[in-house]
Amino acid sequence: MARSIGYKIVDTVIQQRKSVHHTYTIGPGKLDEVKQLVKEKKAAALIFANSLPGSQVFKVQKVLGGSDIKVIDRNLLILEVFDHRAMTKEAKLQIQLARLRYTFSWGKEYLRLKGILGEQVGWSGPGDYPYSDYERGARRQISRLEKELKQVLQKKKALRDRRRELGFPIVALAGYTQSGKTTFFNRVVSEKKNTGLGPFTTLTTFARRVDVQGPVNFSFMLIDSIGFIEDMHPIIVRAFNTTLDEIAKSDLILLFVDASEDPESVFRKLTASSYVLKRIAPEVPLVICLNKVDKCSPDQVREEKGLASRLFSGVPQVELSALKGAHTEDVLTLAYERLSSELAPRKEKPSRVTAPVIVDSSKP
Ligand SMILES: Nc1nc2c(ncn2[C@@H]2O[C@H](COP(=O)(O)OP(=O)(O)OP(=O)(O)O)[C@@H](O)[C@H]2O)c(=O)[nH]1
Ligand SMILES: [Mg+2]
Repeated sequence: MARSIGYKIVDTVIQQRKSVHHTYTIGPGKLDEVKQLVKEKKAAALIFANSLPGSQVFKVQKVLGGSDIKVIDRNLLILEVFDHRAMTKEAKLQIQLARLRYTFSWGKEYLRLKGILGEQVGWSGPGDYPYSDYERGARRQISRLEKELKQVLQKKKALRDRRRELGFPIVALAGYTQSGKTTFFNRVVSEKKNTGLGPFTTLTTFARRVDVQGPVNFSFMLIDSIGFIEDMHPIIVRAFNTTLDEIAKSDLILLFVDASEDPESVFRKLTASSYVLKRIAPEVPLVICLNKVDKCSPDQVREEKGLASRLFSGVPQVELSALKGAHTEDVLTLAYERLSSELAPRKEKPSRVTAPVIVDSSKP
């Protein structure tokens, strides 16, 4: 993730501990080792792969030499990645808000530790403000951003309501980041949205109408959205709640997974997806889309299908290559079948589709 936004990784250190060290997360001996490495490699930043409370970040920083080195944790790295990717006002506001909320408690810690540890606590946080000023300022900024974001989201909600009024079923693309959702979206709706820039290439939802013509014609709204990752901090998730809500309110979810990865990664990423979906959209029917099969052997596909069945028992699966365009019609056929059976009580169930062909797509 760090590499995808321009960091050059000079070394990686792993420590296995029974529990997190209360002061530094890693043990003091390990931290000494890290300190040596930082010196040797002239590292400018230390990134923790896990989440750290602000107090630990400051203490680690002090051991490493104060403000000369940047110490960040997993969540601040994710927010940095988001910053790089944010193209829309909505995403920019969501990120600013998440960062402020996340570092709010850090500011408090910073001021407390500055008293205890002295000036060497290096974080360009609340500066010299006394705590009450810092708190007031941060709260004011948070509420200003919340207001601005609310206005942006209201416009988006109006669009969403209009889509609902038009009566098209809504199909959402979901899944781990970089599984190929946008590649599929672009192919199906003839768009040119960014793909493959690295984790979180897509941050904002986009919706387009898809018209499928085959033995039976049907149309639906296809929504591309933010990808999932494990252990996302609740504050960051909260900032993207409205985005995730679009997935939650859909009629069908196409759950993408990169089947070309090793089974362990596939399992881990499907588990992360399952965790998010159970929380945000437990009732929405699913189709599992095993993507990137152009890079897989038949045995690999079989194995990944088995893994997916273990985690999502009874959920229909389809294999495809969004990049090469192989089996994308199968995805649409299955989507149609799932929608027909799900929407059957509300609408008359149309006859089975065999091979739909995309003929047109247009903006709603
Ligand atoms: N070989 C192969 N590569 C694919 C396929 N589908 C997508 N990719 C590549 O996978 C990378 C990620 O694709 P995206 O479409 O950006 O993935 P995404 O799920 O939208 O990612 P986020 O927006 O980060 O959540 C890109 O480099 C794509 O070219 C596929 O079927 N086969
Ligand atoms: Mg995307």
